[in-house]
Amino acid sequence: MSEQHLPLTDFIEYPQDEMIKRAEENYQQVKRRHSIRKFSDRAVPQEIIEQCILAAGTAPNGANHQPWHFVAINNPSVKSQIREQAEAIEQAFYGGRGGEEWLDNLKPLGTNANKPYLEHAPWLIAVFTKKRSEDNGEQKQNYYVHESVGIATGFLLQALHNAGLGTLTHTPKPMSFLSKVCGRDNDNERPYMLIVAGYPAEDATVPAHALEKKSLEEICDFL
Ligand code: IYR
Repeated sequence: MSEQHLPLTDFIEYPQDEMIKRAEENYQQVKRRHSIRKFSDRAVPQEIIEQCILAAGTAPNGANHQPWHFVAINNPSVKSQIREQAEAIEQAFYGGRGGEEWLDNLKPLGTNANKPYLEHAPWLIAVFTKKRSEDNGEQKQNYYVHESVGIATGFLLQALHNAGLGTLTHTPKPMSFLSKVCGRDNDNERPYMLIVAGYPAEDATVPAHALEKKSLEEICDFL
């Protein structure tokens, strides 16, 4: 496609005091997002998930090839297959496969191989990377695939949180079983992450350890 540019018409400029307020408010809003592991089975309309995936699809990415695919799962039998297979993998992981150091580092989170939320939560969103994209029947190479899909996944989590949903990132290792369950078992796509989304259960908790965030000085230098 040849180069064509359009005027930037949707940028909004705010007065600086409002910029500061917006930046602070955004921080207050995003710091209320916590990974939760107890979900209610309350239904969440598909339309909300659709809007969040559309938001994820606006993420910056290599050459705008959009190297991602999302599979949003609400079907109880697909969710129970995912739970069964994820728990089998997690049993091996917690049984020793993760290694002593990794398993030790997870202790403050109190996680284990049981993943009931994979059935309780109304939505599981499997995120896939794509090595190549199709364009009018032609295969084109994708670039910065992991960076791009990571940013899109961040956008997705932020959108789900902003919509009023609880979220969890889940990465059973290995995750290849997701390809089969989601019908995306091909040479081009790999499972990247599973996002759990829904209302938190009444008795949902947050591990105290997860609330300890590094200070600005620890995470940033200004030169
Ligand atoms: N996938 C496992 C283990 C796990 C790994 C990390 I790194 C975490 O931050 C949390 C859990 C599980 O989901 O239990």
